[in-house]
Amino acid sequence: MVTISRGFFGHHDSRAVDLPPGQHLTNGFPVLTAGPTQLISTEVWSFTITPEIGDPRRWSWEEMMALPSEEINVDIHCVTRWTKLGTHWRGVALDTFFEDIATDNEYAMVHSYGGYTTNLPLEDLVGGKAWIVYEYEGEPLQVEHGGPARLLVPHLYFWKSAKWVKGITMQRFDEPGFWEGFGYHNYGNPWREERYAGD
Ligand SMILES: Nc1nc2c(c(=O)[nH]1)N[C@H]1C(S)=C(S)[C@@H](COP(=O)(O)O)O[C@H]1N2
Ligand SMILES: [Mo]
Repeated sequence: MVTISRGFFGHHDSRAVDLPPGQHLTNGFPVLTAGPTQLISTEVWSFTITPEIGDPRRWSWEEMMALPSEEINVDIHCVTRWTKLGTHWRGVALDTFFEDIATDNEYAMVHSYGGYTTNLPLEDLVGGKAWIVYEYEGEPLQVEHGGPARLLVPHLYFWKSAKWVKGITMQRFDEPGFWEGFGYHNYGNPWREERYAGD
């Protein structure tokens, strides 16, 4: 077990942990939800990408399961200052979904069952940086953590990883999502400590 950030050494130590500024390690997996947990069965669940112009494209659970999946091993960083290292997920890269979408909209709004939203640029969803995940540590994703499926965008603070993900609407112009509208940073890069608007 290693709990020393490389900041203490001032140089990279291979035994030290890559911890973004202002974060501490947790071994647990805290649950953070604004509002009630959403109970969505896989029969009901679907995922829709809606371009600003053109037809929406929808995937049922079975259709998503037929897509190529990947094992994802990443660190996750919550704006409330916990970081969890080496989490394992299985899911489908957003690149795979976006192969079917023709859009020149640069911004995305992610929508969840229950009404949660979060905004990010399209370029942060593609290029092997984001997934729709449905397994955590080899088990079906627990409902508290967004099961049956959530977005995983580990290079940004974890509030961008929408639980119970339902769809993405493409936009020509950026707009704040739920937490972004309450003063969280619009982008949320943990390495630059972009926690709140103005950071
Ligand atoms: N639908 C939905 N997704 C959400 C949230 C939420 O309240 N609703 N909270 C966000 C926040 S602030 C964090 S830190 C993570 C927490 O995920 P966890 O509960 O699996 O740790 O989910 C994010 N995704
Ligand atoms: Mo959070």
